[in-house]
Amino acid sequence: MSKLNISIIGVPMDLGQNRRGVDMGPSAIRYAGVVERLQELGHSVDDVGDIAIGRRETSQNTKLRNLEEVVAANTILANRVHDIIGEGNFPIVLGGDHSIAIGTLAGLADRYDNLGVIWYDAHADLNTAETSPSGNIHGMPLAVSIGLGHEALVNIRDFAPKIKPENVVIIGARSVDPGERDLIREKGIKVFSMHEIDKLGMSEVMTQTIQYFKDRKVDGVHLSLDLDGLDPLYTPGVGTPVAGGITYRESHLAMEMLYASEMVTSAEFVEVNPILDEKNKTADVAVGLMGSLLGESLV
Ligand code: 6HN
Ligand code: MN
Ligand code: MN
Ligand code: MN
Repeated sequence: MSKLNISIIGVPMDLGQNRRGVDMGPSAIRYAGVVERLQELGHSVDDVGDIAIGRRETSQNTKLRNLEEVVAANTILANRVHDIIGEGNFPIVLGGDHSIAIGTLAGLADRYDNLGVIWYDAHADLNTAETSPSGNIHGMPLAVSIGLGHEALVNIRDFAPKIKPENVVIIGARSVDPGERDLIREKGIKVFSMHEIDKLGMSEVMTQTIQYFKDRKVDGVHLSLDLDGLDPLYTPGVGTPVAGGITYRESHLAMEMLYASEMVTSAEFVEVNPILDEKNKTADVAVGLMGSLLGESLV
């Protein structure tokens, strides 16, 4: 892959869930040396700074917490991401909770005819206000992006849906709610759960993922990587850890294979919460994975 012009954009969002501290994720990832790491790989890197996030709402809509502020921030993010692609740059979005994928995908989608998405996560993030057990919007961004959910979320940048369900591959799932399971079946969404990762191995899972996108003739692939996709042994600084996850080495292998595929056109790394972390371990892992995704080799 040729050298890239990378634009890093921070989204200090914590309104998509209940635990404070994930708004400090972009700072923690910068502190872990993201800019320097990507520059060492030969890329040109522009850190464009952070999106402004509003305050926690006092009127509690318990089915869609902080809806207005989540919509406002994601609208700004979507426009920024749209511009970054227009400039020919490779966007890397730093979260923040996973609700920010709504804005990232809203900004990306109309830059492609047939965008593919990898959802690397312990969760499916396919809830709606009706199926959500928590009312937390970070459990909803994939549903929103395929056109399901509150209209204010679904219609950011005034078009919907953003992506096709058959262009999504979920990797690492092990905590899926009943309504999400129904949706996966109904829409035929491709899922490599921990069961398939254990059974096939990560190498085969990634080979099949890459082939899946080739078969669908995608013209770009967005990687949405939730650090809770990894086992909490490696990434303890996340708000919703689930045991039995993807290992550190499996995750690096996945990133290395994506780099070799030359398919990935944008990425986001979300749910890093330094307050819950152990000495910035989770942010360090995030930066390491970005390195492997963008060309770092072991020898
Ligand atoms: N994440 N499925 C649960 C919910 O509340 O909807 C957990 C969601 C976690 C979301 O980690 O991005
Ligand atoms: Mn446009
Ligand atoms: Mn998750
Ligand atoms: Mn997630």
